[in-house]
Amino acid sequence: MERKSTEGFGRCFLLACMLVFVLAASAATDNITPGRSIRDGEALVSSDETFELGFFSSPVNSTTRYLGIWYKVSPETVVWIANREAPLLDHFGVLNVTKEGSIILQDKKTDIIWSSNRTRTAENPVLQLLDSGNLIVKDGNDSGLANLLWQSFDYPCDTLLPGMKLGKSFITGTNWSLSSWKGLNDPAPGRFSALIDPEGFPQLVVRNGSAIFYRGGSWNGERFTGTPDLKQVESSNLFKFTFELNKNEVYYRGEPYPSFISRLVVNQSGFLRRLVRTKQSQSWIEIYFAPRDECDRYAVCGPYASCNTNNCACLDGFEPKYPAEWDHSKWSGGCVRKTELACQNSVFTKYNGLKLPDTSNSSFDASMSLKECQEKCSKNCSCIAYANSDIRNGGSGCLLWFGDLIDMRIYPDGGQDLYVRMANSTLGYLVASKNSSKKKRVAIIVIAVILVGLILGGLIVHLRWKKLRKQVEGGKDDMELPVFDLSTIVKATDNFSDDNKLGQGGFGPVYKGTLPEGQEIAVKRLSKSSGQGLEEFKNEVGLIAKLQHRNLVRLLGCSIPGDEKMLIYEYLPNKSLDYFIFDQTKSELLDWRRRMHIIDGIARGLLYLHQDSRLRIIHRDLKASNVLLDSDMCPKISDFGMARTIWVVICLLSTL
Ligand SMILES: *[C@@H]1O[C@H](CO)[C@@H](O)[C@H](O)[C@H]1NC(C)=O
Ligand SMILES: *[C@@H]1O[C@H](CO)[C@@H](O)[C@H](O)[C@H]1NC(C)=O
Ligand SMILES: *[C@@H]1O[C@H](CO)[C@@H](O)[C@H](O)[C@H]1NC(C)=O
Ligand SMILES: *[C@@H]1O[C@H](CO)[C@@H](O)[C@H](O)[C@H]1NC(C)=O
Ligand SMILES: *[C@@H]1O[C@H](CO)[C@@H](O)[C@H](O)[C@H]1NC(C)=O
Ligand SMILES: *[C@@H]1O[C@H](CO)[C@@H](O)[C@H](O)[C@H]1NC(C)=O
Ligand SMILES: *[C@@H]1O[C@H](CO)[C@@H](O)[C@H](O)[C@H]1NC(C)=O
Ligand SMILES: *[C@@H]1O[C@H](CO)[C@@H](O)[C@H](O)[C@H]1NC(C)=O
Ligand SMILES: *[C@@H]1O[C@H](CO)[C@@H](O)[C@H](O)[C@H]1NC(C)=O
Ligand SMILES: CC(=O)N[C@H]1CO[C@H](CO)[C@@H](O)[C@@H]1O
Repeated sequence: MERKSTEGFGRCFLLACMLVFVLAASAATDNITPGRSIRDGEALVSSDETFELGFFSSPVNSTTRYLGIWYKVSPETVVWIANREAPLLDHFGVLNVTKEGSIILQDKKTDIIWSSNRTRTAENPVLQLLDSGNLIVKDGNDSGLANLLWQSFDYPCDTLLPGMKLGKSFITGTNWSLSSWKGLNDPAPGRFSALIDPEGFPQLVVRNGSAIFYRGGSWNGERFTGTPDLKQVESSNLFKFTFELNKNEVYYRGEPYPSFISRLVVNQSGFLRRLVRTKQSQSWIEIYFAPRDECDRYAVCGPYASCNTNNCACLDGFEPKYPAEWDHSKWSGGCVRKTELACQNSVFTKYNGLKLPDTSNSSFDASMSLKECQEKCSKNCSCIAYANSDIRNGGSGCLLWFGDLIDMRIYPDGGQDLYVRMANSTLGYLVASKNSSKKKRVAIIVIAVILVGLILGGLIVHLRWKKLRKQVEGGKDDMELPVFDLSTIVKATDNFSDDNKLGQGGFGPVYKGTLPEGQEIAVKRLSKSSGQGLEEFKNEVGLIAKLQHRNLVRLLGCSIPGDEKMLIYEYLPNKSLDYFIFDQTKSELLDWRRRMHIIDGIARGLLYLHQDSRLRIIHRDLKASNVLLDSDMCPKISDFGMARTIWVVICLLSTL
């Protein structure tokens, strides 16, 4: 009897608690005015329920309390903290907004633990948590930010949210920079900070204390020069970001995108990480981080050298300053000129595919052309190099380097051109070699042969380009990829005859075909159930077509008749790897030398997809049947980029 009544009481108590909880939850508000306060245990919730402001402890030390903002769907992801350096040591913290418009955080003894500054006194202050995650104090009850007195976006912690600026105001001197947590439990500012350094030509850097740890580099109109894989994918206008440089301020800012939540964080090891998720998904996906590799370590190769796949090499015309050290992979001494510069007798040599060097001692002029830039640089003897400051529309603007060229690396795809001042002695060498030994004559012949080869090569490339252009213009869209007529495909595959069927892939049947010009093709007919929209398909195809590597199957074009979708690939005569290795007699055709060659090729292809390509694609379905063999038994990976999740990641890559 007694027991039952306690149980009943317990149940009632529980119900009452739940009711209180529900009431409290439904009463959640996004703002308070003077006289009302937020106590430990209470919260402000932004109107669309994306963000929440309240008190929290680090998971391992419940004695310290902080006032912070986190995602409602991911409470462990704190994006902003008021009292980073001054934790409350009890659970009696109170947040008020004063009549004058300051925010104050008090502990049990009503000592002020933290407060916000304001520029002027408010008449009718309101503290509000916006849907962007910005905590603001505004004056009056009108909407808009016209009466903004204070905003948390001006005091970033370790997280940059869309809409927040990373940079500097030249008027107020405010630095909008990120600083890492000191430790897993300690949100106080740590060693690492991420900022836009406005010295010279502004650039993105991560500092370790006062030293540069990683340099994302200068903005080239599309992206930071050291982040080519974040090149905004032209065909997707999903993500937008801004870089603004004017006399009042310089900043980088990501714009919000409705379907995703996205954040840029600098973590305790100094890594910049871009993470995204949807409100429904269970976890965050890391779509980008930097520094990526040894070559991203600031100035790893010293001056006048560039880093490529964890190795340093002097620029042409330069040699190691300390050859003995250099041979032992001690690169920090860098390189020096083989021939000293004589200012009056110098030329500019073009280097391409580079991450542009440190611009902290650079000057720039956005209105100049490359030619004017060269003229300006050649007139000033301390000018060492020049480049376009903006690569859009074929390049514009002028960037000049005064001082050593430091922290370059080579990008196989997406690097930039740099013109370096060199002694004018190459011509002299050729002239001098005229009347010398046979050896040098041989050298000249070799050079001549190479030149002829280059010219011929250039001609061939030019012709192929023209042909491709023609095909593109034949297509009805502004896609870069040729769109084939259905009639062409039907003719080529003999109306998809069974005789021409090569196999059944994961995404539909594959047919062999021959174009009127004699080129052999493989046509993949995507099953209708793939459920992808037309725009998505076109975007995806456009992207995949940009991936070109000798160990990847080339996509030649596509065809979109009615609601069907087809992909046209180059045809590879030797079928796929499984055809050989799983057949006793055929497997004997593959000796170990060939097998090594194939393994090597697959690894190269994968490395390109994973690391060196502009898009960074994870294959997720690599198997022998997806490795095709060309007439020389050279392996080519197929079916990459077809998983639909990949497309999302590709789009997201363009957010930083
Ligand atoms: C928790 O934080 C308090 C205050 O900073 C500190 O004195 C205490 O040692 C910490 N406890 C642990 C387990 O880290
Ligand atoms: C903050 O709010 C609490 C509760 O509303 C109140 O007791 C306290 O006096 C306020 N403090 C200030 C400085 O306004
Ligand atoms: C603003 O607030 C004042 C009093 O606090 C009120 O009299 C006025 O009507 C409000 N204005 C609007 C547009 O709500
Ligand atoms: C901004 O940063 C620069 C250099 O990092 C520093 O000298 C300056 O004092 C900072 N300004 C403010 C207002 O914090
Ligand atoms: C950061 O700087 C400190 C002190 O200069 C150094 O000990 C530490 O190794 C540096 N960290 C990294 C990741 O470079
Ligand atoms: C920081 O981020 C990098 C890249 O994601 C990761 O490898 C590293 O473990 C992270 N460091 C910490 C302390 O979480
Ligand atoms: C380079 O040197 C050659 C011969 O010494 C001279 O004819 C030429 O004008 C020089 N070029 C420049 C740009 O100084
Ligand atoms: C820029 O110039 C300063 C002063 O001459 C020098 O200390 C610094 O190393 C230079 N930075 C670069 C990247 O060349
Ligand atoms: C060359 O450029 C430097 C740096 O901008 C400048 O200080 C110097 O006055 C210039 N020299 C000449 C001759 O224009
Ligand atoms: C610019 C300014 O007024 N800074 C003040 C902001 O508030 C802190 C205390 O919370 C002061 O120490 C700063 O001087």
